[in-house]
Amino acid sequence: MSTENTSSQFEDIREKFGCFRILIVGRANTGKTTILQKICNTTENPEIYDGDGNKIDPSQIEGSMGRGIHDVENELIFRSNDKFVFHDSQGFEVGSKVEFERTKKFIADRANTKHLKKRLDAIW
Ligand SMILES: Nc1nc2c(ncn2[C@@H]2O[C@H](COP(=O)(O)OP(=O)(O)O)[C@@H](O)[C@H]2O)c(=O)[nH]1
Ligand SMILES: [Mg+2]
Repeated sequence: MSTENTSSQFEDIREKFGCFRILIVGRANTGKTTILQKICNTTENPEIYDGDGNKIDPSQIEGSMGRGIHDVENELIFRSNDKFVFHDSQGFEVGSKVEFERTKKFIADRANTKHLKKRLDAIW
């Protein structure tokens, strides 16, 4: 199979699925955001959208007691590369049973959803 073929098939898949959705899981300060920036070849901070697609202002939730930036349902998108949609979870840190359960539920829901655009493609 030629490279040309492969790349056009890749384009077809992107066309059909719209975006590639990735969940990244890990403790705070282990370089998750940095990895996402590298993948997207950017140094910018991602835009954050809630599960309903509403844009979130990080300054409004930083340090708050709410679920905040690391809510697994939130979508992180880098303006420079909007073909990737990321979900960021610290859900397996010690003491965060609720986050862990929420992350498990998220994975179960998004693994099998019939809405292809909502489906999870990879977990890191
Ligand atoms: N030494 C070192 N520092 C890193 C590496 N990746 C990220 N960092 C730094 O670790 C800190 C936390 O990174 P961040 O990506 O914000 O982690 P997150 O909380 O998991 O999203 C930042 O100051 C980064 O610059 C790495 O590979 N090596
Ligand atoms: Mg981060």
